[in-house]
Amino acid sequence: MRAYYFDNVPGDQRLPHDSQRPVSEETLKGLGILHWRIPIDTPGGWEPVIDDVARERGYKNRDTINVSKEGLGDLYEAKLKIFFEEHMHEDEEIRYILSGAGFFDIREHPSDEWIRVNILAGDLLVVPAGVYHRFTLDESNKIQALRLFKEEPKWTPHVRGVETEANPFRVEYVNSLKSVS
Ligand code: KMT
Ligand code: NI
Repeated sequence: MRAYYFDNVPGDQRLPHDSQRPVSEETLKGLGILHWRIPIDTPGGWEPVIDDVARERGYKNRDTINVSKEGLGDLYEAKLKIFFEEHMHEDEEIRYILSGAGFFDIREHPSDEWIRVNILAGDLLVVPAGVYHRFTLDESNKIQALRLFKEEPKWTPHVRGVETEANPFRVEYVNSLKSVS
């Protein structure tokens, strides 16, 4: 995982768009973004480690998503468009990358700058409820990820707008940032 400010230069979303301004794990943590590095080739396997994190954080269920032309078929273009539209969820978005790579863009609050998080196989990323974000594949055009969730997945994307500003999950997130600073 590597994080940096997005350069805001128009062009292909799958390119790195690296402004050369790095973002530390501390900064990400301050925004509530959690990250663990669990190499796929961990001795004993990655799965027991994921099981531990899942137990600790109450993630009871999981499935895998294959974001690629082969994996999504006719839905490929439409899904990619939805993933890249700035949105929030009313629950955490938890992804453990099994193969491939991609970018999660996280909206920093209150600067409103995009932080680009480059995730690779072995990265476990938790994006809290209420965080504005978007996702894109990189130029390799494929990523396979484990999606973890507590009960029923609440993956409905709420596209950023006047309504999301008043969404209780957004309000709670913004307040949580105020209380730590
Ligand atoms: C999402 O909800 O944005 C995704 O599942 C993206 C692909 S998983 C890295
Ligand atoms: Ni999302």
